[in-house]
Amino acid sequence: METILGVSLLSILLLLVFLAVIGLVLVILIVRATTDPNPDLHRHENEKYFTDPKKKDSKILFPNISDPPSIDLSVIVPAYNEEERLPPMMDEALQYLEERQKKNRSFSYEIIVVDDGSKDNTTSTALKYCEKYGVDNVRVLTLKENRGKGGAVRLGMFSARGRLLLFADADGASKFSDLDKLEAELNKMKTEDNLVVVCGSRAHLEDKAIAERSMFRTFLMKGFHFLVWFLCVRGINDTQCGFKLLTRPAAELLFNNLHVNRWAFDVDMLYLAQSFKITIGEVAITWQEIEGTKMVPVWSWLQMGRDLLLISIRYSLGFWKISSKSL
Ligand SMILES: Nc1nc2c(ncn2[C@@H]2O[C@H](COP(=O)(O)OP(=O)(O)O)[C@@H](O)[C@H]2O)c(=O)[nH]1
Ligand SMILES: *[C@@H]1O[C@H](CO)[C@@H](O)[C@H](O)[C@H]1NC(C)=O
Ligand SMILES: *[C@@H]1O[C@H](CO)[C@@H](O)[C@H](O)[C@H]1NC(C)=O
Ligand SMILES: *[C@@H]1O[C@H](CO)[C@@H](O)[C@H](O)[C@H]1NC(C)=O
Ligand SMILES: *[C@@H]1O[C@H](CO)[C@@H](O)[C@H](O)[C@H]1NC(C)=O
Ligand SMILES: [Mg+2]
Repeated sequence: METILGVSLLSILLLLVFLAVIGLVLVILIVRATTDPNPDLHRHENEKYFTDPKKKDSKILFPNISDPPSIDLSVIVPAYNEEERLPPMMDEALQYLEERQKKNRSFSYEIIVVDDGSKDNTTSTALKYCEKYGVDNVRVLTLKENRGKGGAVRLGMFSARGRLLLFADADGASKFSDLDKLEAELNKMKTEDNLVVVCGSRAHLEDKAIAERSMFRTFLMKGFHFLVWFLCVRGINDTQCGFKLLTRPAAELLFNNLHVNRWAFDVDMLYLAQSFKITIGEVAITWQEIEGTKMVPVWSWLQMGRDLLLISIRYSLGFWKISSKSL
């Protein structure tokens, strides 16, 4: 028998297998111990209400996603320290929405700005729009503590009245009128159960992005795409675009089950959508990178990589349950 330093190859092999098994068990135990079955579903008392800036000390209860829809469209805008970038985005969105309403009197909409525990004046910036356009059209949900983009979008969704629900980044990177494209796709894909998600996509801009960005960022981007494909979601070119349109039943089902509060929540959402066999569309949209990103280089990427790994492990081992009942 072959030997290395007097030890047989077989015993080295056995030792390696043994170590691998121990390692795997350890990882599973750690993941299990750190799994919160229902992270942060709880709302602080103040997070259940919005105010009408025209009325002094008003406190109005948000509706919730299990109620039937009472308007056509809800736009959810997660905003963390966005007092600078929010106004141009709101101006563009409101111009589109008001225009549309002028053309069609029966079209009704709302924008819900979710201030995710900002340290700046995001809430008061947003409340100015609320004052100008009225609480039927603009509402502000102020979270007590920072939850992350996923957590903010989720609470916004839970507080919305729309038949259709869109979430859009506060920096106005997407052209708001591209909503028409998403809506057209959604109507085209409409199913009997009315469970549809349509994602905006920047995949057609990838070559341009590669040309403009550093090699390192391109490498990270490719690595991220590979991890998403390998671990979680296949068949969607751009999972991360901050411009997605959902039907109300799809939003209720997906956000009731969502677990990830940070950047990787899109992947969690699409993973769930695929496991529910929800119809998913993808439409190319206009996108302009806006300065002042909240992504922390490298750190946010590491967080996302870890979250992708956890999504895949936790769902496949059943630490996170997927339930078709609403909570
Ligand atoms: N709720 C919440 N939103 C965030 C947080 N960080 C960023 N955002 C929002 O996520 C959206 C996209 O952020 P941005 O920094 O432009 O990311 P990028 O476009 O991927 O570079 C914006 O609406 C931000 O306000 C956060 O910690 N919490
Ligand atoms: C939803 O709203 C109704 C009343 O509007 C309330 O009774 C119910 O408790 C709310 N559910 C959740 C999950 O907030
Ligand atoms: C006007 O808006 C309503 C509600 O969104 C919609 O059902 C209707 O088809 C619209 N009409 C036209 C002419 O676009
Ligand atoms: C927020 O705005 C108020 C006035 O509207 C100002 O006094 C305060 O310094 C601002 N806070 C921050 C953090 O910018
Ligand atoms: C996604 O990528 C595939 C293959 O590159 C391409 O055929 C398809 O048109 C893309 N879809 C979108 C919406 O960009
Ligand atoms: Mg951005």
